[in-house]
Amino acid sequence: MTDSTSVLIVTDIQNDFLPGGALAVANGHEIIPAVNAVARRFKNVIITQDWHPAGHISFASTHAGRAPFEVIDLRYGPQVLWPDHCIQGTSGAALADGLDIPHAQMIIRKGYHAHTDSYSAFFEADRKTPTGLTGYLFERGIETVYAVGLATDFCVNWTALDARTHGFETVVIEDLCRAIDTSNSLAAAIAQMDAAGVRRIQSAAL
Ligand code: VGL
Ligand code: ZN
Repeated sequence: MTDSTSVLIVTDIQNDFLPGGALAVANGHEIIPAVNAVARRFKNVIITQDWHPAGHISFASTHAGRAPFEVIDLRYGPQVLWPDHCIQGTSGAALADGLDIPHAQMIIRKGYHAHTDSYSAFFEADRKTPTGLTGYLFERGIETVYAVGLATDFCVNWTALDARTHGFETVVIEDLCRAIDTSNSLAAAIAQMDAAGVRRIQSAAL
């Protein structure tokens, strides 16, 4: 953790994903103090920020007759439709006020292409368009990725799976995540992570 070959990825702890936000994750605020504390134990911390243009393809409002949490087929596969959230430059897209990680080294924004969603910090939802994070981590000599944040079953899950794909040892700190859990998505995410060799731990075990 404190070693230079590990990184903590703090995923999408933004106002819109907190209670009262546009796409609130139940109890999302609860993790913030413990995320701050754990982050202090890492030399290398990266923060991700969901960062959509207005009219983004993942918004239900972009598709006539569709409601949030419905699933549609897009050119790159199934897409859950969301309420409008994390629109670039809005207060909903801002990192949570309580997030206190001054030594974070990079903030990686994702989901900025109007026609492609991006849950993962590594690849957009087409699974082909890279964000650049892989190269950054390789050049920094990172071997182990720890992931925390929101939401367990979407952005944390996809980031963890892609980290495994790139050969990183990958650890999700479960009690420092909260889930959206729509249509059984949390159980599905846990099964995917287990199958991919993502380790799931509690912060007490760090
Ligand atoms: C997320 C849904 C839509 C996440 C982002 O951060 O998990 N979920 N956009
Ligand atoms: Zn989003």
